[in-house]
Amino acid sequence: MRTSQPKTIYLSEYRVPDFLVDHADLRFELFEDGARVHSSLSIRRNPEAHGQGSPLELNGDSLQLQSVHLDGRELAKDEYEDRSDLLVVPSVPDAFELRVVTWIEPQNNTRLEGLYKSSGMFCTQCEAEGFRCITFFPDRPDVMARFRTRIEADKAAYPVLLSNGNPVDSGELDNGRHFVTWEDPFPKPSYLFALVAGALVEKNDTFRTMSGREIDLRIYVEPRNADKTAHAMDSLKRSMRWDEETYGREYDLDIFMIVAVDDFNMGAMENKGLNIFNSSCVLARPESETDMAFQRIEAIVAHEYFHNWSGNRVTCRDWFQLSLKEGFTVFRDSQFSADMGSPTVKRIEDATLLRTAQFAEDAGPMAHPVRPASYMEISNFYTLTIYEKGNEVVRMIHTLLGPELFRKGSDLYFERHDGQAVTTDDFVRAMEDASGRDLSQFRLWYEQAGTPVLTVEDDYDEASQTYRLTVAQSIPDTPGQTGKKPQHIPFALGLLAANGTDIPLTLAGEHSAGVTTRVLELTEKSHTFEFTGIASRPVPSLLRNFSAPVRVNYPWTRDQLMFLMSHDSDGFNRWDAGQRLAVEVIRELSGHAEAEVDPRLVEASRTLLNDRDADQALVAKMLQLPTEAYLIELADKPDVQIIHHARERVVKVLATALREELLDCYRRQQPAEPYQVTPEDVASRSLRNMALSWLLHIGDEGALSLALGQFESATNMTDQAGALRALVNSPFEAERGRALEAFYQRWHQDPQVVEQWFSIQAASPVTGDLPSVRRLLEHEAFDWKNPNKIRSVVGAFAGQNLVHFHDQEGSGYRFLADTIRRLDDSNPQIAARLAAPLTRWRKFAPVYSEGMRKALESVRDKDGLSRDVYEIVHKSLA
Ligand code: 0A1
Ligand code: ZN
Repeated sequence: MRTSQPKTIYLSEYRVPDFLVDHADLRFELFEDGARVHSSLSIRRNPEAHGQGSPLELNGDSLQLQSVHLDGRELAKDEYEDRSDLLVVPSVPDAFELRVVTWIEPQNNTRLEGLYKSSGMFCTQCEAEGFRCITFFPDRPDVMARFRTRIEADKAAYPVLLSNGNPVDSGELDNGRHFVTWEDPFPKPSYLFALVAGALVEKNDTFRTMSGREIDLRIYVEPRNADKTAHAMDSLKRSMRWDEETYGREYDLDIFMIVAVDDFNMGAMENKGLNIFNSSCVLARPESETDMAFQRIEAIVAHEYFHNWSGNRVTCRDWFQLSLKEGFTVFRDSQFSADMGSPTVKRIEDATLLRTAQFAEDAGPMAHPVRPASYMEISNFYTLTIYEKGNEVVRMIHTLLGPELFRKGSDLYFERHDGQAVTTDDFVRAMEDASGRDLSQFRLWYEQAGTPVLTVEDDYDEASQTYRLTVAQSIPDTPGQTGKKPQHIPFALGLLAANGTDIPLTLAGEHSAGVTTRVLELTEKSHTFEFTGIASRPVPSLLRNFSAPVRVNYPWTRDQLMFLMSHDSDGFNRWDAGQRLAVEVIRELSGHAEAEVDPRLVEASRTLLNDRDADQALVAKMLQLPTEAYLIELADKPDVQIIHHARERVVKVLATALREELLDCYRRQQPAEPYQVTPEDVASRSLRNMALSWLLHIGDEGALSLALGQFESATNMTDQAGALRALVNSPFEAERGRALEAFYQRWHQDPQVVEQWFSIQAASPVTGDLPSVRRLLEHEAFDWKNPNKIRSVVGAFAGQNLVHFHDQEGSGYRFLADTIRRLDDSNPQIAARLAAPLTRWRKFAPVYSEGMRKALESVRDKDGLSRDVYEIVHKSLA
């Protein structure tokens, strides 16, 4: 906690470490009032370092130092310096053993970084800089050590003692205590260290690897969750097989463990051999978790597993390279999810997240490149830009190289850098070396922030049967970056003939190859492409399958959008055409109470609802209107209230006009038992619940009884929560209250379901007014120490309930600011993340931006602001 300005860390100041650690021998004595950590490190000077003779400096945070021994001799107090964040030993030999004993208090650790307690168990979170909260260490990813960890604890309270690698010893101790020793043969950075101690039950399975080794798979959970592990276990086995088949990557230890914990700042963590998960990202059964949770769990289990190679075997040299592991691993998990389900739907979901939230980040005060050049607090850089834009950057390399050369590149990368801590540049070089392609201009994607804008113009010449397409790119200024260079952009396109078929694409001077989707490579500020042999004016289908993370401007008419919606062979662009049409229709209503909803949107929706032959998963996506957040992102100085009401009107008009079709859709979409998470069944449930929610939105009495019936008799949470959400957002006050009460009574013992219950209410325009949200914070099930509860109420209110959060009196902003100030002392990571909605204040119309700015200033003026919140607030107000 501080009052002075935190230091900025620059990539340009990177230096190799002065000291390396070969072995870390740790012994943890765990007690109820604290833990004693004995650390014995084999350290030597780094032959590649410049500062020979420099003092030894080890990072620390909130540690009570008890003793320091160097090569067996206890150091006197004047032989070292215990600064609050650094242990300095000025005079050390070239190679030595350093023994340090520290005392820490996991039971009082509310920041959830380092070693802490969650529901009575001990667990750790060390990425990015949590290991220094456990013991003094060169806590940077380019220092890789072999770890041996002995854990000692009371046997009755903590029968299960886990760490990375393989168990090599165990036994009984005095006073009812016991110990287990773990050894990890793979050198790793400290951020991948993990320890767990608790009364957990173990769910087992095995996996036979491609070389025939049998891996012991274990999921550890609290006994009450023993029936929620099957889906994660299946997902894990599918991930292991997929990584062998798709990337040739085999698992390397004999055991792979997953532990579920309730209190966790993020989703999950890829610690070597011992992944730790937020309960909400691993535990599921159909009765209590939704389809969305099932899909999220499969993706996150895969993500953490894939890190074993992209992150652990090959890790990051420094935290500026974070996207090296995160962008690549998100790319791998999104390929996996596409293979397990519907590739088009997955692409739509990824693009929606990117275009709604990452584009907003990239246009705001925290905009940063995929490889940032500086930071104050690294926890603030686990962003959509690092993860999702980083994924898109890797995807573009895949598109440019094609699948075979990309695989050659990834093989080379893993082989060349196994056991090393490397940079994004090393990744790109491996791709270049394996493919023979020059990606030097492509590297700008890692260096320049901001979302490129493509402006497309065309003209058709009937006489010569040529179609000319001009594509200009520009990249907006972002904090600290102006006058950007053009980037290398793979731009996939197709042209549709009047009958709706794809036209073979031949560029002037080429022989026809009959290809109907081409990936054009944009490298200049502007390009003109001339297509020959085009018999009539085509309709362009641009950026097919979202081939690059860019905005595209082209003046499609509404009729052309309707045409693309029904004819484009590219599923993504069929969906995108529908989104563009809906955005235009909603925009047209904004602020014009008397304007009519364009009947073409109603007819397009009717066609979709009636189209039983179409891929229902795509239909379900196409029927979803753009969210308020996306509409706001697209707008200049948006007025949130106006956007909200315009969108609401469109929903009402659609629901009223399509009542019969919606009822029919509801009756028709009945997935068979047993519950399965196939794309077909997910689409079915999604269409059904959408129909229900639209009908309840207009207060349809017939739909009310359907909703009540579904709520009562649902055998899965997707349908039960779907009915509850529809009731909550309906005008039926008495039924809404009864359903909320009944739901809580049924599920109050399951924290994950209670979180859904909180967020349905906090995100609702009907039940999520500020006084009601404040009441949720007083509820017996709310807990300020649990990040999931905070996210489910405060996060849902500020992130999804835009009409109440952006109340024009500013009460929503003041509420969020007060919450951030309160959390800043106990959990700065969560406090900083909650601040995101306020940071975009400059974007909004003045009635909003003034209040948002004032709220940010009230956070800025708090005494002793954490480094996390300091960075976000100061950069946003700068
Ligand atoms: N590396 C993990 C996510 C993670 C990141 C940061 C954390 O603390 C600041 C914790 C977890 C992943 O990508 O899944
Ligand atoms: Zn990750």
